[in-house]
Amino acid sequence: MPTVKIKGMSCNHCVLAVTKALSGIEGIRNVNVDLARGEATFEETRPVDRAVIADRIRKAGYEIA
Ligand SMILES: [Cu+2]
Repeated sequence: MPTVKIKGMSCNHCVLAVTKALSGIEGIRNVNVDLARGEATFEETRPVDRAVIADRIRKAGYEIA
C-alpha cells in the first residue's frame, strides 16, 4: 500500500484534516492516517501523481516529509 510521510501533525484534528485532504483526491481511497508514525497509507484506484498529493497536503496546512 502506498505510504507518505507527513510533517506537522500533532492531534486528531490534524489526522482528520489530512484524511479529508487525501480522500478528496480522485483515485485515492481507504486513507488511513497514523498520528504516532506521522504517515498516511491509502489505496490507489489509478496512479496518482505524488506532486498532487504533496499539493493537497500543503493546502491542508501540512508538509510531505
Ligand atoms: Cu492537530
